[in-house]
Amino acid sequence: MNTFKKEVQQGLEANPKTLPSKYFYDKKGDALFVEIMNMAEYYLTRSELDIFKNKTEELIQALDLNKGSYFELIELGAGDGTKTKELLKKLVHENYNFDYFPIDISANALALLEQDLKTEIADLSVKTQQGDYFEVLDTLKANKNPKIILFLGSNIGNLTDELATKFIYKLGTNLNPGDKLLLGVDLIKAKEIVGPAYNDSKGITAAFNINLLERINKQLEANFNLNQFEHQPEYNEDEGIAKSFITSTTKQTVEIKAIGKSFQFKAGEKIHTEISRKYNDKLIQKIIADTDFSLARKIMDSKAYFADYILNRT
Ligand code: AVI
Repeated sequence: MNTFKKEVQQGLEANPKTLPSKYFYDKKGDALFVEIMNMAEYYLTRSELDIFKNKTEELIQALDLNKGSYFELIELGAGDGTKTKELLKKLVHENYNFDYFPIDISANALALLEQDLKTEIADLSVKTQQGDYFEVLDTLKANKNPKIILFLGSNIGNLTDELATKFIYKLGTNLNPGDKLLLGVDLIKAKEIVGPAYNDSKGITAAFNINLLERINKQLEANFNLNQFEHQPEYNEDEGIAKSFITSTTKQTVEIKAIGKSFQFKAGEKIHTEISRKYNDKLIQKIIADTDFSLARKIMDSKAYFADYILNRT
């Protein structure tokens, strides 16, 4: 059975029901996420761009980069590279000696990024790496060149704290002492700011969440009636986790042919689809406590909404 089918079945048979957020990102989901990043309410992307634009020198210092010695700058899930370009431009213009390795699962995203970088930063050496992060890192670890890993956008926040620790620990096994991880995370803040980022006025986030059911309809021959499910986000500042749910607005039965089963929904029953963890120093310290990283620096945007933490591989 393919993994998608297996995970959908497991999630819908669980109580309470869940579906993994990693399945948001099909072609339509990717396009909706680009729209999300451009929304007025979604402050995360703008805040991290503010750091990369206006605190570039601080980033370079905190990463302990110097012009005389070669390093590899490796980005996990590079996307369109908007934020990273700010750093790359400065490094190239100031003659730092490095190669840029963007890693992405999507060959198409990498091809577009490479083309764009060729025109925008002609002198940059780009070595695109298509594939799973850890498979690529495993091949890169064969050389002992100093490495800087970029993991931006609060992508770590879509993992539970326990899985975040495992992820960072595993990154460490692919690095050497002295290598660095630049971890971009959203910070815990008031619900008036976080809430709208996950419940925008145009309904883009709602479409992004509900698209998961549309994907199941298409790929697993299901009959979710998309008008009978609603996007329902939740956030409370004490916990610091934005959660997305899909709520069934009525009592209904959904058939998923590829699984060969039907699933019952009560009126008001929720499917938990995503967590977006927000952080503070204490949480970051706790998450890295059982990894081979120590906290070196924290660089924030002008509103202190977002932080890029620099972690040293010990
Ligand atoms: C990709 N990830 C960091 C986004 C987030 O903020 O958790 C995904 C997202 N979900 C709803 N809006 C954006």
